[in-house]
Amino acid sequence: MATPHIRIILLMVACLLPLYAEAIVRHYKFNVVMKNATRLCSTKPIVTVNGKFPGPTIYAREDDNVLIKVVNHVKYNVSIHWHGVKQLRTGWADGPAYITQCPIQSGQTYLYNFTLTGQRGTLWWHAHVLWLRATVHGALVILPKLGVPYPFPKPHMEQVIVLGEWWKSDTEAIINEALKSGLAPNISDAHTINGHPGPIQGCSPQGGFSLEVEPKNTYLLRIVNAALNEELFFKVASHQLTVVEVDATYVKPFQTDTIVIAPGQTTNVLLTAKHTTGKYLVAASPFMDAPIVVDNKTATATIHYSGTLGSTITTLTSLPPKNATPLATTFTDSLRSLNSKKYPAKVPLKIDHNLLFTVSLGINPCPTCVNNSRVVAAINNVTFVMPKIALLQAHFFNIKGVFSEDFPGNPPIVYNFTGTQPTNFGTTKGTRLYKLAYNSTVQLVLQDTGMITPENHPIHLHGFNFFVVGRGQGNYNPRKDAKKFNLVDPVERNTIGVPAGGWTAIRFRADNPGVWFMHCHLEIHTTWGLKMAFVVDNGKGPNESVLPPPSDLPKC
Ligand SMILES: *[C@@H]1O[C@H](CO)[C@@H](O)[C@H](O)[C@H]1NC(C)=O
Ligand SMILES: *[C@@H]1O[C@H](CO)[C@@H](O)[C@H](O)[C@H]1NC(C)=O
Ligand SMILES: *[C@@H]1O[C@H](CO)[C@@H](O)[C@H](O)[C@H]1NC(C)=O
Ligand SMILES: *[C@@H]1O[C@H](CO)[C@@H](O)[C@H](O)[C@H]1NC(C)=O
Ligand SMILES: *[C@@H]1O[C@H](CO)[C@@H](O)[C@H](O)[C@H]1NC(C)=O
Ligand SMILES: *[C@@H]1O[C@H](CO)[C@@H](O)[C@H](O)[C@H]1NC(C)=O
Ligand SMILES: *[C@@H]1O[C@H](CO)[C@@H](O)[C@H](O)[C@H]1NC(C)=O
Ligand SMILES: *[C@@H]1O[C@H](CO)[C@@H](O)[C@H](O)[C@H]1NC(C)=O
Ligand SMILES: *[C@@H]1O[C@H](CO)[C@@H](O)[C@H](O)[C@H]1NC(C)=O
Ligand SMILES: *[C@@H]1O[C@H](CO)[C@@H](O)[C@H](O)[C@H]1NC(C)=O
Ligand SMILES: [Cu+2]
Repeated sequence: MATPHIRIILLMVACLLPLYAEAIVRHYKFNVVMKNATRLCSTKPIVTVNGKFPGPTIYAREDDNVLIKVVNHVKYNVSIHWHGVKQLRTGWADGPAYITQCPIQSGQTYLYNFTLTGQRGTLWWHAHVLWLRATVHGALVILPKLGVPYPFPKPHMEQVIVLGEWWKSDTEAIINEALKSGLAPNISDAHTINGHPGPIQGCSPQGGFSLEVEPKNTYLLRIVNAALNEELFFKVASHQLTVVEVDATYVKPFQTDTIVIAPGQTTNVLLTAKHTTGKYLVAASPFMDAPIVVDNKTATATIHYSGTLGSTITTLTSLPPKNATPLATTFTDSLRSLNSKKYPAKVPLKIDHNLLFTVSLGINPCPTCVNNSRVVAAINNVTFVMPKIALLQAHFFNIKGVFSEDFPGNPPIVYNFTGTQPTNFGTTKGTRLYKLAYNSTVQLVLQDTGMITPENHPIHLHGFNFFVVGRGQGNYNPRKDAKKFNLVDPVERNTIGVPAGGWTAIRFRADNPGVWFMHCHLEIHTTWGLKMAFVVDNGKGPNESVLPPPSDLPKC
C-alpha cells in the first residue's frame, strides 16, 4: 500500500461527506469477487469486496441511512455483518447467516438497509458465514452529526488501521480440515497491519504500510482487530497513545504505550507526532495467557515524519510477552465511559433477568475424527446447532420447530468452574434461545471455566451495546462481587474479553426487538458452538416492533 498523502485523503473525505446538515442516504456497492493476493512470498486466491484487502471503508454520519448493495460473484454463500451497528428494528440487515438472514447465494444480490442511530466512532463490517471474514472485512466510520465536535481535540488527520491474520493456505481448507479431524485448526502464518505483515525474514519485502506524519500534528488512529482467532497488543515506538473511544462509544481519555484489542473490538487513539524526524515501528503481536499455541509473529508497519528519507533506520520497540496478563488487565481496567452530560452512561439499575453463563470448551464423540472425538465449545453446556433457516424469519413468521426458547439462564451443574473440572467433558446440542420482553433489563455474568483449558473469550453481542460493570478472577461470587460493580461510568461496548479463569459482568436493556446473536469472536470457538441468541419480543405499537422483511431478503 502506498503512503497515503494527507491532501488526497482530505479531498476524498470532502467528496464523501457533502455539507448537508440533515441526515442523508449513503449508497455503497460491494462486489464480492475473488482476487489473487501475494503475501509471505506465496500467492493464493482470496474472497474480497471490490478486489480490496482489507475491504473499502464505509463513511457515514450519525443518523444517516446506509444502503449497501452486496452482489455475490463467488462460489461461496456470503453474508455481511455490520459489527456493532445497533440495527434498531432492522435485524434483517444485521447479517449473521442463519440467524437474521439466509446467505446470499452465488449470483444473488441483497441490499443491506440500516440507519445509524445514537452511535458515533469506529465500527467495522465482516463476512458472517464460513471463515470468509478472514479476508472479507473493512472499517465502518461513523462521524458525529455535522457541526457536532469530538469530545477531544480535533485531530489533523484520521487513519484507519485494520489488524488481520494471514494464512498461506486457503482459510476454508484450514477450517474444513479441522472439522474433519475434530482437532484445532492450523494457526496463521502472519498477522497483518492494513493487509501487510511487514518485512519477513527469508522473503523480500512485498509492500507494507507507512503513515506519513508532520511534527506536532495529532492523528486519530481508528484501530480494528479483524483477526480471526487472536487478541493483539498494538504499539508505536517512542509514542504514547491516548485512548478516546472503543466500539463507537467515547471513553474518558487515558494514555498508554500499548493497547490490547480482541477480535471484534475497535479502539480509537490519538497519537501526537512529538519528534521532528525519523521512522518509527508500528507493531501488533498476540496476547494469549493460556497454554494454547498461537501464531506469535509480530506484524509491523511504520510511521515516518515527512521529509524523512526512506533509508532512515527505523526506531524499534519491544513488544510485551504474549502472556502479559497484568498489562492486559491494567488496560481493560482503565476503560471508563465518558459519562458526560451529552454522552451519559445509561446503566440499567433495576434488573429483570439475572443470568450466569459459563463459556467453555468440551469434547464430544465423533466416530470419524482422530481419536473418535472432536473439540466443541458451549455456553451453559449447550453447543449451539445452526438452524437450516434464519432464526429471525422463524420468529417473525412464527415457523415452529426451528428453535426452542429454553436456553438455560444458569449452568446446569454448579461446580468450582475454575478449579477441578468434572471428568465428563461432553456437552448437549441444541438451537436454544433466551427470550426477553421488550425493554426488560439483563445482567449477564460470563464465567470462564477450566474445561480443557481456561482461556480468554471475547464475547460479542449483536443488536445492543452493553455496560461492563465488573470483572474478576476465579468464580463469580454474587454476594461479594456484585457490591463492587461500577454502575456509574462502566465502559460501554459490543465485545468484551472474559478473562482466562475469571468472569465478566455486563448489563443491557433489551430495547431492540428481534433475534440477536451472541458468540465468541474467536472464529474457531464460534465454529465449535460457543454461540446462542436472544429473542426480544416486540413492544407496543409499530415503533417498538421489528420492521417487515425487505422483498429481496435471501431465501434458504
Ligand atoms: C489467479 O492466478 C491464477 C494463476 O495465474 C489464474 O489461473 C487465476 O485466474 C487467477 N485468479 C484470479 C481471480 O485472478
Ligand atoms: C430502507 O428501509 C426503510 C425502512 O426502515 C424504508 O422506508 C426504505 O424505503 C428502505 N430503503 C430502500 C432503498 O429500500
Ligand atoms: C496444516 O498443517 C499441517 C502440518 O504442517 C499440514 O500438513 C497441512 O497441509 C496444513 N493444512 C492446510 C489446510 O494447509
Ligand atoms: C514462537 O513460537 C515458536 C514455536 O511455536 C517458538 O519456537 C518461538 O520461540 C516463539 N517466539 C516467540 C517470540 O515467542
Ligand atoms: C490421540 O490419542 C493418543 C493415544 O491416547 C494420544 O497419544 C494422542 O496425543 C491423541 N491425539 C490427539 C491429537 O489428541
Ligand atoms: C476453586 O479451585 C481453585 C483452584 O483449585 C481454588 O483456588 C479455589 O479456592 C476454589 N474455589 C472455591 C470457591 O472453592
Ligand atoms: C453437559 O451435558 C452433558 C450431556 O448431557 C452431561 O453429560 C455433562 O455432565 C454436562 N456437563 C456440565 C458441566 O454441565
Ligand atoms: C423502558 O423502561 C424504562 C425504565 O423503566 C422507562 O423509563 C422507559 O420509558 C421504557 N422505554 C420504553 C420505550 O418503554
Ligand atoms: C414513532 O417514531 C417516529 C420516528 O421516530 C415518530 O415520529 C413517531 O412519533 C413515533 N410514534 C409513536 C407512536 O411513538
Ligand atoms: C448456500 O445456502 C443455501 C441456503 O441455505 C444452501 O441450501 C446451500 O447448500 C448453500 N451452499 C453451499 C455451497 O454451502
Ligand atoms: Cu460480530
